[in-house]
Amino acid sequence: MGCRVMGILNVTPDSFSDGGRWSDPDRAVAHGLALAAGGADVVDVGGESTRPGAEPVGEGEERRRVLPVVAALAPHVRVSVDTRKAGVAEAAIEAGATLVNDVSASLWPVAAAAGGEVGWVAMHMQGEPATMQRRPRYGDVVGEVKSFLLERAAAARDAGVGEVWVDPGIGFGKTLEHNLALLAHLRHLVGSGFPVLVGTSRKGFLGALTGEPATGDRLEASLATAVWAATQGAAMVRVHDVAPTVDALRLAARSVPVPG
Ligand code: PMM
Repeated sequence: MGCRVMGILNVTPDSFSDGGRWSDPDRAVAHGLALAAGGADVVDVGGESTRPGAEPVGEGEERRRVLPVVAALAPHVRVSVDTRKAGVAEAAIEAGATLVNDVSASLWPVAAAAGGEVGWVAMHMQGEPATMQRRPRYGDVVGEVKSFLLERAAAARDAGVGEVWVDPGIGFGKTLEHNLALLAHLRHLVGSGFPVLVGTSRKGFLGALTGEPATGDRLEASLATAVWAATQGAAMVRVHDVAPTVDALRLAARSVPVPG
């Protein structure tokens, strides 16, 4: 199986690259269907921005943003819910989501309670979105991220979650050097046995490397890092630009032996 593609659907007014574009539910659903048509294996619906410095949203508002979109998309494509709140995850599962994408790496009991059908993604974050980029610090970023993720993933597996993913959380409490070290040593995480999800799409560190302005779509750098992650054995990449990523991954799979 080649590297899968998770398409990003932020139903928020303030996400860093697409905030506000899909906050109307009908437009959000249409965009989700377009992501599926473009080749997304999963559409990841999120109602709370976790960009650096973002303000938290209340549970009622997050449900109001996410649930109609999940319900409308779920008959057509696999839907994951990007949330840190147990109540939102539970309601999204009721509405048809079958994967909980959890940047807090704490919601595995929700996936476990839903039975074998629902998977869970554990993502690593140092600190909280509001302050995480102030002074990220690690002794050994690759080792620390890996041991954190493996501990959470093992807890989820022991609790009965049948499908457990791990994600190094690029940009979540990490400097440019931390992000690059995690990508360079992705194989350490791939070797852990849990499928690895990687999200680099349009992130700030790409702009810092290429000199792209903050508002640019950073497409080339996003594609390059998605292909890199796939060649290192990532089982899924989380991206905004689904169709170009699917093309790039296909091309790479034919020219480079992509593991998995
Ligand atoms: N990045 C963002 C949000 N959710 N979830 C996972 N599993 N991995 C990520 O890297 C990740 C995520 C922030 O990006 P966005 O604001 O464009 O959604």
